[in-house]
Amino acid sequence: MKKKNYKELVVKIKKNYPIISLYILGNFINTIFARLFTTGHFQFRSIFFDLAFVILLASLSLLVQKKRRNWYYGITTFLMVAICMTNSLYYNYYGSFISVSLLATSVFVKDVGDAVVDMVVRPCDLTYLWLFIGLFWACRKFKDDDIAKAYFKKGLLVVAAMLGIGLVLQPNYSFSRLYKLWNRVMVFDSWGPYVYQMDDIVQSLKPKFNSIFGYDRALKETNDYYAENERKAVKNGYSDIFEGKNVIAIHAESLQAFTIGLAFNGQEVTPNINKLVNEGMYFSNFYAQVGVGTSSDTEFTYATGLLPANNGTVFVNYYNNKYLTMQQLLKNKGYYVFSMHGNVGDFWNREAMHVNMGYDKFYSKSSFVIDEEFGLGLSDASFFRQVVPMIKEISDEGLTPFYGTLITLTNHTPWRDVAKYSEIDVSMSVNIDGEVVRRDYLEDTLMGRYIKSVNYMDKAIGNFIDEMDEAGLLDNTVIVIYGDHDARLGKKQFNYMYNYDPVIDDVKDIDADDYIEFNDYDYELNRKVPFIIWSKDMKSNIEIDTPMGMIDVMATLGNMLGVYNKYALGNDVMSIKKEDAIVVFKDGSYLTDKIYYNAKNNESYTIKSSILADDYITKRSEYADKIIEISDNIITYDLIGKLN
Ligand code: GP9
Ligand code: MN
Repeated sequence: MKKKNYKELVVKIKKNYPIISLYILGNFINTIFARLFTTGHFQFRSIFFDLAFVILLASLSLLVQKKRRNWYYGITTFLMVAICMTNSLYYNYYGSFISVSLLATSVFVKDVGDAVVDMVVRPCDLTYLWLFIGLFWACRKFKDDDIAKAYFKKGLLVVAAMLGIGLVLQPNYSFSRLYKLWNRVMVFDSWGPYVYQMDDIVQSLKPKFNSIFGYDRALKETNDYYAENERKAVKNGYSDIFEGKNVIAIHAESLQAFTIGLAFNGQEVTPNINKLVNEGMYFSNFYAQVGVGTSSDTEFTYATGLLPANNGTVFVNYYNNKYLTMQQLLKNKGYYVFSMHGNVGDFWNREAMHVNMGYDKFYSKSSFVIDEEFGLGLSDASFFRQVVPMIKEISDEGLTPFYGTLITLTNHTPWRDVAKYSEIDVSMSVNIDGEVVRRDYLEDTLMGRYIKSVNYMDKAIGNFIDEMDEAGLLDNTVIVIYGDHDARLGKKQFNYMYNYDPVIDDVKDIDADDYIEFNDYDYELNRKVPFIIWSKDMKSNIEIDTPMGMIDVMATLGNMLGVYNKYALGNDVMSIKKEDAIVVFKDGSYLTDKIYYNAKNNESYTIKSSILADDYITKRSEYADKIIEISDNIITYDLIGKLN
């Protein structure tokens, strides 16, 4: 188009169609903001999808009666702004994009109440709202000429052209990402916010129509997978060592591994857990593999050896399906299987799901005297104090051997009230010109509160173990402790902790000799949580640093207890070679003894420098995708019981 014609066209549009033009441009500009305020990635091809989406909606407006059109613009803009804004907010906190399937889960987020307060609304997250003001102003001041309905077809042609260009530019793998949608960030980057959200809606509704969409394909694929990758029960030096013993598994809320062995002013943060670490089996390279279902996802993965759901949460959206769990397997061996937790029973839908998992009984809030409350509810100290006589009763009634899951509560973010119950001093003293100056350091910071809270939980666990011993309940009992997921502390918090200089009372300069770099990958690797197996009468005193995920617990601990789950997708880390071990995360990222591979950025970070085979990454990426897919097939299509 010649420059003059182009100018004329712009003038004409401005004069005759100001509202629809602002609508198109404004909703398009917001997608650029959405990228800027989230990943910061900008993929040229994706803008064609944003444009196609907005122009499609604009074209559809021509089918609406003229006097109702402004309403149409208002409502659809509201939806598009909502997409951009909620995703910005969500990304800033969770590092991923929002899913409508969370709506079912969000009741629990509400209960986590206080934690949401820490979710910061940045001024930039409100930028999107400019468009309402703009459109409101335009609607009052201007009027669009009557655009002939014939433009509707022309509009569709433009949409088709945009889609055509966008699709041609899209690499092959983008299509499978769109279809699978577990790497949400990549879908958002490559397809733009609007297509991402439409895709999410379709994927979230899919399970509701699963007999129509892909059931047969999923069943075949899953059968084929198990046929080709038959998982046999393996025998090793640890098989059956705990067969017939009682087990108490402590689900330690937000307990991250960096606190193990950490000390401030000569005081250990976790003296009691450290003792168990030193005497028992300590899996020091262990990661949780949660999705949006956090605590409940860990419970699920631990019990089944499957990864959590891609859309929504197993405990909430798929709690009625069939699963093969550690609890059921032990029950078949004559165990009495129970769970205990100080929170209300319907939180994470545990009341229903725990029955399905095979627990004989779930002792929730109503089973306890609520005599001390802070954070999310009953304090850990009171919980553990009350739990001991309850276990004693179970034992006295002859309900043995027993397997009990004790879910802690106090160490849940934001660790506000708990801080005063810890004696750990997280301040620092420094000698400046012969004078001792006290610095607050971590005092009153999020990290400081977390550390105090962990110290509090450690004490409660320590007392619990002592009281169990006094009650004679430790003699034939194995104690398992696992951190259920990381604490979601920000990178900044770690940077401050590691690089604080008391002399200047601030973070050191990045160029300082002793500056400890803590980049995005260090952060990811640092999200590991402890996994400990300890028993009073079997001091094993070993550290296992094989990369391991929650998914491997079923196979590893299961083998020690003499149970075997043929659907579990993890490995027994006592059998697997370190170089073959892999921990797959929900977004397709993974970790081995050599690299951490980040699927969002398609980048790998070296953990141990070594020469990697050419197909090292592709092979493992395929493996990661496969086990995510098989897990999701089983969950979504309820395949256990239908497999060959
Ligand atoms: C509450 C607890 C917290 O019952 O399990 O769940 P989370 O927020 O960590 O998923
Ligand atoms: Mn949790």
